[in-house]
Formats: sequence, structure tokens, C-alpha cells
Amino acid sequence: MAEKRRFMTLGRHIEEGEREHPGATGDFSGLLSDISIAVKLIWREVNKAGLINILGSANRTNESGDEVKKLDQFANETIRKAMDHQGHLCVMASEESNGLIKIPDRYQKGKYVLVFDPLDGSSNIDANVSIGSIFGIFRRVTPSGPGAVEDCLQPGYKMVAAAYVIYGSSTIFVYCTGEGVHGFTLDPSVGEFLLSHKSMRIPKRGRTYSINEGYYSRWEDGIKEYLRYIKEDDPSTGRPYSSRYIGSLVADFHRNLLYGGIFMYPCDKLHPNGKLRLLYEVAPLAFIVEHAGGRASDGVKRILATKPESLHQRTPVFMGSEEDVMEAERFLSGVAAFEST
Ligand code: AHM
Ligand code: MG
Repeated sequence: MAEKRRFMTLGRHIEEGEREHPGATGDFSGLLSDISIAVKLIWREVNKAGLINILGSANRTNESGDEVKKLDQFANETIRKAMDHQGHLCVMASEESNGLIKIPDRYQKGKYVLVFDPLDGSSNIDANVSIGSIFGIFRRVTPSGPGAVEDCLQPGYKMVAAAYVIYGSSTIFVYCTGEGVHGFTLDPSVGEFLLSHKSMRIPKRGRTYSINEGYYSRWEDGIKEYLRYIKEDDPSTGRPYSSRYIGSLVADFHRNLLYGGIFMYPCDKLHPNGKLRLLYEVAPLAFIVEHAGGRASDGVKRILATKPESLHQRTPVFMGSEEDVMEAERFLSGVAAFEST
């Protein structure tokens, strides 16, 4: 007899998660649902990106006379508008906005805080390469009223949920509320995200590294040593590793989450503090990778332990399979290089 398949939509999964918390008010579930609606609106526009020269390019007016915005601005506005009036949030912060995104006075203020990168890797859009959105949710620390910057500047370990979306060959929504990491694939014919990757776990060790190796000459010695090591030919330890770098963080991260591997964006002479943003990009993905059994480090300490001092703070990052990240840390600290002499 054919196996019975039970479809689980993202909406139902969120509701079932809420039912396991008897005191839940529904605020948190409402917040996640609003995010899922915003990303469907973004997905619809991203899918039309290749038609932009036919339908009208960014910063021109469309047929109705409205300004056609660049996709990253469109994504930023879509998330802001989807999230600002439901009463779940007290404040937001986005990679695409300079300061805080306040909840307008006329709307109720909620107990949560949303930080996000609306469209990461957007420089890849014209080449039809996968891009993504990244979200982190905190509980507010200020008691009431409009949210403040200290509500956003919290270390990643205080997140109550994180999520990312890949707009790729299919559109996938991955989220974690602290109880497993679950992936949902959008069925465009019905407009629903359906559970496709339940309780994701990253392999303890991978055979893949992702880094922009073009910057090799600008790196410090520890990272150069580590790269030399993983490229050595020693089949007994699985080396040399394969190199896979899309240059689109969410896509590189997602592949490593599925198959194992390490993603790195270290400091270099041009990016003395790394390139990626702690609050909007790195901390939410670190939250997810840790809950999938992986590790995320700035080379010295756990990403989730770092309290940002400013909204747009950057950080170096090494994240992915636990054993690979620990090995990279040993090279960065100089211990592994010392051992091999
Ligand atoms: P963005 O926020 O301006 O889109 O930049 C972030 C992107 C990431 O998606 C990717 O991992 C990284 O920048 C690639 O940087 P580089 O081109 O220096 O390798
Ligand atoms: Mg980004």
C-alpha cells in the first residue's frame, strides 16, 4: 500500500508549536505568520527580476506612474509594512535602514523586536543567482512604549527565533524557535510553504569550504595556514576539501547546513572587522546552525555571545560543521600550526 503523506504547512507548524506552550498569547505565532506573508510578496517580485528590462528598470516609473524600486528597497519596505501594524513588535532594525525602524505612533507596541536583512546577496540578482532574506527575533528589554536601540543590541543567544529564506531554484523558508530547525519549500501553485526538511542536523564534519579565496593575500597567517591544510592531499582525513562559494550568504549557508562544511568570512586588510553584519546576517544564522548541531565563531569566541555595540556592527565569521569550525579556530589561535611543526 502506498505510504500516506501528511502535508504540513508552515502556518500549521507554527500553530502546533504554539499549542505546546500553554501560556502563549498567539503574538509570537502571529509574528512568524506575518514574516511568511512578507517573504511571499518578496518572492513574487524576485521571480520577476529577470523581466526588469522589459517591465521597467529600477528607479523608473511603471505603467501606473508608481516608482519601481530596487529589489532590496522593495524587500525592506515590504517587510516593514507587513510587520509594523500588527501589534507584535515594538521596534525593528534592518541592514537596509540607517537607524531604527520605529512602529508608528498610531499602532500598538508589542513585546518583540525584529532584526533583518531584507535581501542578502542582492548584487547577484542580475546573474539569476540565489539570494535570501534573514530574520532574528528578540524579546524586548525595555518595559513598554516605543522600542529603543537597546532592544536591538542584544547578544544572539537571547534570540527567541531566527529564520532565513532562499529565493532559488525553489524558495525555501528555514526557521528555528529553539526547538529544532525546520525547512519548508514553497509550492507556488498553492502559495503555501510545505514542510520538506524536518529537524535538520548539520553533519559534524563536512568536506567543503566556502570563502572568497580571492582575498588570500590580504589574510593573516592563521587563516592562510588553515586553507593550506584543508587543501592538502590526505584521503585518510577526507582532504582535500572541495571549494564551493556562491557569494550569496544564505545559499552558501544552506548548502553547508544540508551537506556539512564550513563558511568563512574572516577579517582582511580591506575588511578589518569582517564584512558581514553581526545583527542582521551572522547572529540569526549562528542561532540556526547551533540548533542544528553546528558551531559559529568569530575565530576566538562564540558568535552568539557577542553583544553588538552598534546596529551595523560587522564581525568575522566561521560557521558550519562543528569539527571543521573547531579546527579552523585551532589554526587561527596558532595552536594547530605549532602542532604541525
Ligand atoms: P550584501 O549584504 O551587500 O548583499 O553583502 C553580503 C554578501 C553575502 O551574501 C556574501 O556572503 C558576501 O556578501 C560576499 O562577499 P564577497 O563578494 O566579498 O565575497
Ligand atoms: Mg546582507
